[in-house]
Amino acid sequence: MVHRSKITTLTEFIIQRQSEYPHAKGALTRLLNDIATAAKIVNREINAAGLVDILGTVGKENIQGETQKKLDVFANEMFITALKGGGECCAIASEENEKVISFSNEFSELGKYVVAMDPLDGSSNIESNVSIGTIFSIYRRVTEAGGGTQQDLLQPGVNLAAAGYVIYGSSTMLVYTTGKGVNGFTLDPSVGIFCLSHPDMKFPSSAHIYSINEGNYIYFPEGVKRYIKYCQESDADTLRPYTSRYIGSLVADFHRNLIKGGIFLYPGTTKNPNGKLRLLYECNPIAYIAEQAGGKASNGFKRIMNIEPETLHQRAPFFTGPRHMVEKLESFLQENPE
Ligand code: P6P
Repeated sequence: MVHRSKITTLTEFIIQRQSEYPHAKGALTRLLNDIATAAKIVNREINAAGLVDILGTVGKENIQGETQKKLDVFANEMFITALKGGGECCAIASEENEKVISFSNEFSELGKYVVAMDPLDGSSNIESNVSIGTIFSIYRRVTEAGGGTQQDLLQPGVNLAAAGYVIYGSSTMLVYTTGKGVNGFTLDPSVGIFCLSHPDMKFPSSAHIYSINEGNYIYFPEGVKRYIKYCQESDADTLRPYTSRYIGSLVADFHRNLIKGGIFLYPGTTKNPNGKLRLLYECNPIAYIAEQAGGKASNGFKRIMNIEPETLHQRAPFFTGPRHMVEKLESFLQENPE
């Protein structure tokens, strides 16, 4: 056990960093703490999932047409409750809800922020005990007053005030950025405190992992097929052949690649030209973290964070990781766009 005087808690860190923003009045600090509180409750239920009847489905489908798992619904409710009660957030877009959840009570409608979230990403992995995650984007509202609206949520990633994820794995970590680097906090479950464990996270300079669902190979664009073959060639100078690692849980795949050095690819296919991942609450927040960690995130042709969203649940082809790896992938795609 690390002695108390040697650890920095998430709350202490956020407050320390708040002093770097002269106009900060603590709203974002409180909002991030609201998210952390909900994450601790979700973490408790995930860890207990094998013991109580919270596995399995609730027999309904979400907006994506995916069967909702009980933990999906529980996680969604926990984050909505925490954000609604916190008073800093005036609206939420969630993967689990078709429309914007607008908070028009007198307490929340003064909130300066809106949140786009995937409350439990990778939930198809719940039964197999694979790491899953929560992903969140935080924007300043653009409307003047009242409950937040879709207009407040449909902002490009370059407008993000903060973004992050929680990974519920062998340990539970919260990783976030407010635009001044990326910091990771590990939950000490014995006291329920997130402690700074990974300060100033950056992609390692040497990277040797590629993450893609190769089961979709025949549907990939030619440029992606050629890039996969490039990853598999032998070239010691560029650490190839790369190692292939794919969990099928975006937060887990991205987090491993951030720590060990690797590129994540979810391309568009002939069946789904825009791919599978949602721009607002999967691609943009992960892209913000990637860029702040010295990496890059694109749709193969354009910076993800520059894409102007048109609908809440729109999808985008998504490639992210160390800059040199993403740029190599882009070169193949741009030579062979189809
Ligand atoms: P596939 C999980 O369902 C998810 O949304 C992401 O977490 C993950 O990266 C992706 O889908 C996996 O999709 O088609 O490879 O199973």
